[in-house]
Amino acid sequence: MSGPDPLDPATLEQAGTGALAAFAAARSLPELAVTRTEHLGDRSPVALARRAIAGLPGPQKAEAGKRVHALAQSSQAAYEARKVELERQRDERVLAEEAVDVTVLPERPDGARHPLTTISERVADVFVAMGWELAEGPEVEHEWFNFDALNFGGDHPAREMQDTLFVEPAGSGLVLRTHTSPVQVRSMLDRELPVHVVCPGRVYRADALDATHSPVFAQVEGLCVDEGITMAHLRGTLDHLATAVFGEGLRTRIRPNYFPFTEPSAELDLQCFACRGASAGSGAEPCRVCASEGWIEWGGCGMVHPAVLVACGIDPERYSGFAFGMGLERTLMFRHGIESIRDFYEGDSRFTLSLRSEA
Ligand code: FA5
Repeated sequence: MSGPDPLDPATLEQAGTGALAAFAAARSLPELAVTRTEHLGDRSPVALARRAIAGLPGPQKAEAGKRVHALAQSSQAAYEARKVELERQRDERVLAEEAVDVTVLPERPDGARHPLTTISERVADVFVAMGWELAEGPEVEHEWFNFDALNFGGDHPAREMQDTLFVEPAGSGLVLRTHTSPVQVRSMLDRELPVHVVCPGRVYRADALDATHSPVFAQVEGLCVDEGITMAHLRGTLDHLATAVFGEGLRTRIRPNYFPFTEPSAELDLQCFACRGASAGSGAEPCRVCASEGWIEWGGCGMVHPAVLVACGIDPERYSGFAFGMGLERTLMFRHGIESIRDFYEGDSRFTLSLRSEA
């Protein structure tokens, strides 16, 4: 047999020095693992030396065993120490690389208040600034407030005018309010005269969803009851609201209409904010917003019907009042050229954000 004696002290010392240098030079845990196989594995000088001890005569075994054991121990210790050091370096690096800075702001805000909330507050502010009060009523309303007190007769065809969602069980007398007008009744019953209230709120109708109709939508109601109130007060108030919402110079127009709870009743039109009425003339540029009518339909209004005043315990000989109600989605659609009412109810934050500063 030939080759170096694995138990030769010089060979063992060289193996020890080589192992220590190799462990110290390992730059990563995988590299250290390779080095370990080389210097402490089954075919390493230490392993070969251990196997060679078996072939030594008895008296030499102890001496050689001590040397090989010392070599194995120092190599193992060097390996362990380097492993601890490389693990520490790896943990530090991972912590730094995977750190999350929770204070970093997102690139764009991910939401905004809903435009219907903002427009409701804006309209309410216009009236609160004139000394009016904000009024509220329930969305699940009793038919008496939604219809009867508003002069809709029991079998009056006007009840069919507003496709109602009735609340079960049948005969409960409860409906999802079809308009904000029941708040007129609640306000007159709850308050001392004179009454000046504004009421934005959600209403429900069995209308199919299309570009301009939704089964859930928002209205704002206004009611003023005092001595000597005339339609002139109504016109002035509506013009003021139109200016506050759409800007200076836009006129309103009223056309005869029918509501059971107002007499006279009127349809409320707003001068087209896009063409300002100019498209209505012959030979003028056509306007897509108002179909060249010059006006757009905004809501309903009128003088409070004496029967409604009586239902609320108010003397119609002494007091009179006006009321109006308009759709808030429609208000925003006019104002921003929004083509589908669905945009208000789809919850797309891009839509909400696009109207953030405007509503
Ligand atoms: C009413 O609801 C009356 N209560 C308004 C009123 C109040 C008249 C006070 C007189 C005095 P009308 O059904 O026309 O009226 O609805 C008013 C507005 O609500 C409409 O002009 C429209 O802007 C809006 N609107 C009606 N139905 C829908 C719907 N399905 N989706 C969205 N907006 C609607």
